[in-house]
Amino acid sequence: MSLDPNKKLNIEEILKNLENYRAKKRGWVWRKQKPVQVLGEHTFYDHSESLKKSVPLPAAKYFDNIDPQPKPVITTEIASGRFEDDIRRMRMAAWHGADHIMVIRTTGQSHIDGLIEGTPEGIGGVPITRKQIRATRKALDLIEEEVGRPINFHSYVSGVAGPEVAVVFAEEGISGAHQDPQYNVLYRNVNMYRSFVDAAEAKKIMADANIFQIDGAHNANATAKKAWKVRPELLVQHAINSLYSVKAGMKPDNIGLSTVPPTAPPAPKLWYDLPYAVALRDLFSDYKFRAQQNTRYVESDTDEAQITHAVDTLISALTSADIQSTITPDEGRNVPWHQNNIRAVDATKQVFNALDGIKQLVKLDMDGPLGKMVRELKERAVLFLEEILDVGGYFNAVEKGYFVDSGYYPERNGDGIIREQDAGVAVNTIIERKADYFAPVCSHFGINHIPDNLSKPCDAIDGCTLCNPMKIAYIDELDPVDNVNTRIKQLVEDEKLGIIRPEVEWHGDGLVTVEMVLPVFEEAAEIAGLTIAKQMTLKDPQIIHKRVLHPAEGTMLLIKGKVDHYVKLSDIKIPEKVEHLSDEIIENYVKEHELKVVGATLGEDEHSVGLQEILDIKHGGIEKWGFKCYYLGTSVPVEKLVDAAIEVGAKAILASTIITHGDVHKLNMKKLDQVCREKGIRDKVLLIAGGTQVTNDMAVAAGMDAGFGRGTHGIDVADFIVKKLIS
Ligand code: Z97
Repeated sequence: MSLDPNKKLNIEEILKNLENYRAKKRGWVWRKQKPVQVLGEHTFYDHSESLKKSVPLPAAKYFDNIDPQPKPVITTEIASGRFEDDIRRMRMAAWHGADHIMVIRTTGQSHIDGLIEGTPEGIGGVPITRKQIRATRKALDLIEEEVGRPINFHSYVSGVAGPEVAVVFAEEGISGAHQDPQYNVLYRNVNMYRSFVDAAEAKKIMADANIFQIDGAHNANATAKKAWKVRPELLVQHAINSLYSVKAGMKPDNIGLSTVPPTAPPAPKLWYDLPYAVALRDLFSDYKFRAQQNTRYVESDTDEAQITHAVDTLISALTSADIQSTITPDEGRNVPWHQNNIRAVDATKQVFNALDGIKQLVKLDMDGPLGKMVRELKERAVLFLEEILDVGGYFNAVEKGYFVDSGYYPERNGDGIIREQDAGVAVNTIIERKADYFAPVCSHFGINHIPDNLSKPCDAIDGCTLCNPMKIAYIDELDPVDNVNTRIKQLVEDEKLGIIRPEVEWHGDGLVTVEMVLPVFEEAAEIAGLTIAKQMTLKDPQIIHKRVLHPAEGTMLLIKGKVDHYVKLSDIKIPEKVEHLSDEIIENYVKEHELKVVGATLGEDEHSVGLQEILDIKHGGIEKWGFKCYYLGTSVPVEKLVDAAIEVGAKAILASTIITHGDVHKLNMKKLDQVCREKGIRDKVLLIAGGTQVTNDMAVAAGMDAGFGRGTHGIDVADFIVKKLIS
């Protein structure tokens, strides 16, 4: 099975024979780097191999349609709550340049104490299940073939079921996972001893499966009262998890430090975020860096978020992040729009393209304030670590509330998260291994007494699931109602009937947004906006973003709602697409034949803007391709226009007719045709009419060669003239 770029993913095909599908054995894969690469006319230095199939940035059409792929891996987070929809969005993201796809579940998966197999999706969130992972990996295996680049699939190894989840991930070919025992302790109140014991086991399994790890330090950033205050602590958290991971068997190359620029404008971001990033890279140079964009200060304004994220990406480029996580710019609204994943991936690619080679052009000045701030941050972190040792170690420090305190260390405000050593989820569940402990599994942390007659532990049971994938038991979803087969019924039906509905997160979910400016103060605008949205037949309208333009003059609203409207593909008439000649072909032809045109607004008509836009180089008029244009002005008699064309030897007459009373526009067109015939030049000159009410059919019926209406640009006219003259 392979994907056809012109066809949608067939979910039914993905689900077929899923119980027997085995992921291509894989762990983490980096992009293939290309240190110097010429694409089109441009040289790139910090880039990687291009994709086989992709959607380039909008401006690519001016640059030979190149789609440079930056050096860092680019992440997108996708969890619509339905894996059958997630995989469609993953395909979109892969085409725009994402190769690290994180499924973050909408439930706190780490609150779940056991491995989830066969669980229904949907209620109270979406936990990880084998089926959902396998279907996703299967789809990604196809998508990566389509785009020609490996795609890393990522999720979380956390909570009391962490080690079991790690096994499933190893079995199903997951490439990356968040794993950090401190996360469980601080944010999930898992007993601290249990969390660290589980982490050792989980990390060993991840290490054996070559699964890339991301730590959880960024959560302090996201939960701190003032994120810039916890910077010394973040360095400490990174240190604890990194070294613990190495001790559990992970190679530093597979250990990713999760770093987030802590602030956002209007704060003077660089003064906080740059020294933090530099200190981190200095201290942890053996490890990899997963730079996430700021979420702490993202609100519902997507413009503001994108700009913060662009500056975050600048910091990543300056400090060589290995992975750039992209956050959807509408994180603050908590609405997982398909198109916002793509917006975020594109924005990041755009910034990296723009900043290519920045370190050859710009150097960080470590002799100035930056150097001082970096040193100070490191000192604060080292002092923090020393204090942890002084009080008897990490567990005591957590009990004293040292972490996520809002003081800038060594200052302490006494408001940190406190967890007790003899409390928390799964307290007192650690069982010491017996002196002759033996477990018949190969990927296992710590002492394992393998009997002498066995070469590897799982020989005792005729192979474990990691050595013999045929042993993996597959359990389908158990809920008779909320399962993929029932959920996709509407989708399959719609596809069969060719029904097209708008969508946001799920296939054809009917959701749309409407942007509205209301000329009143905020409170009135909200009520008025929702009322008007209902009048527009939007169901359950909600305001998802607003911006005060002025306290009295106006408020902008973005309203989300649902519509029942749809169209059928069979009812749609798709007009034939006019493929324009290239700029080069038009330019060469015009130059070679010294093409001239005359233009005027005909009869008694004073409108001049439309035609001038078509002629004038400033707005993309035909002068741009070298046409010599003679503009005669407004209210020009037909005869005068024709005489001018004869005099200059014009190949085309552009006649603008805006006024239509008594069909005067059609009469003028007919007259133009007639006068040209009388003067014997009709076969030597193209007659082109333009105007807001003009259509091509109408103009041709009135004797013109073509008619151009609303929305016409210079290129449409230039292309038409040259094509006509060539043929
Ligand atoms: C990110 N944007 O990219 P739950 N373990 C760790 C985590 O950080 C998380 C979980 C587990 C963010 C995504 C934040 N991280 C969300 C170290 C979550 C999973 O407890 O199952 O809800 O979370 O990191």
